[in-house]
Amino acid sequence: MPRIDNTLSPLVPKLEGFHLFHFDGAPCAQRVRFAIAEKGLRRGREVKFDADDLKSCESEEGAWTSRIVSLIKKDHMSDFYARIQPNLVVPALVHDGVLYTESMDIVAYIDETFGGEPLVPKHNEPLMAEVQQLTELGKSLHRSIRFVTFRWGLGRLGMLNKKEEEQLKALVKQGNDQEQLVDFYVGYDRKAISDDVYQTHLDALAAGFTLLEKRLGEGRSFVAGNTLTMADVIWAMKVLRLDECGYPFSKCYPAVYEWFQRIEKRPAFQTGVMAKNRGFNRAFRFKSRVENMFGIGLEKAVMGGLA
Ligand SMILES: N[C@@H](CCC(=O)N[C@@H](CS)C(=O)NCC(=O)O)C(=O)O
Repeated sequence: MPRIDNTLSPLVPKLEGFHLFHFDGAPCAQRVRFAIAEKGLRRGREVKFDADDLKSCESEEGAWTSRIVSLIKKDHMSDFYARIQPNLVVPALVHDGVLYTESMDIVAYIDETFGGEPLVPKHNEPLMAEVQQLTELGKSLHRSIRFVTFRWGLGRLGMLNKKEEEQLKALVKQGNDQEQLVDFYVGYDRKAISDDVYQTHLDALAAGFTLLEKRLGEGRSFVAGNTLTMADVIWAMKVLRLDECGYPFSKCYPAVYEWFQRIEKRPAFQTGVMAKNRGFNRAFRFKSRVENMFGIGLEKAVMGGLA
């Protein structure tokens, strides 16, 4: 379990109920929000991520408290947040004063805590083995999503200024840079992402989607079997992000596309993932549609190569 017992943050022990430190557009946080919504807990009050007054530390009945850590304003690289999540990433969950990190571990924790239809089907060993394998593959492609998103669309927006870069380096010295943020941002800030690196990540993702396409093409309703599992949770957020960037799913991976459309229709996806993500989603889609129309977008990179 992802339980962190030795948190440096004085805020964590004060929090009652569920408090999620997250960002609406971040796939790793979307995974957790999707799982929580599948379990029937709704999004409750929005409080500042560092609010520590008595009222902000409580949670409403049947709801989780939302603490947005803006990846745009670089809240995740603040001293305050570094004490909660030393890897400087979202999400982090606090449940009754106990801190949990790592999105997929949090999904498993939520599944265990709430019961109901299992996202982690421990009782079914063969299915569980498939779920684990697909989930691990999904995790291993996490950096590919970051590279492709940044190279595709964030341009200068994704860069850190000098002060932010120094702050990141200083914070990482205290932690372990498990997510390789320094490497990523320093490389990105200096020369963006080369064609070779971009192509390597596109190829890795294509191999993953080819596998998913085969599995779904064999008649499964979901990626592991015939029920929604945490493997669907992690893969759906990859498809959502890449779909926003204009990835040609309907042309290249029709079964994946059809599966994702079914996932998107789930009430928990709409409330948990999309409710406050629509502005961001529409802006990304608009940009990618125009680019694809002019043949300069991700569709061309995927289907026609980078040359
Ligand atoms: N292994 C972590 C990865 C978390 C992660 O990388 N989160 C991204 C958002 S999806 C983040 O906070 N990135 C910060 C950045 O790129 O500056 C998990 O699954 O929770």
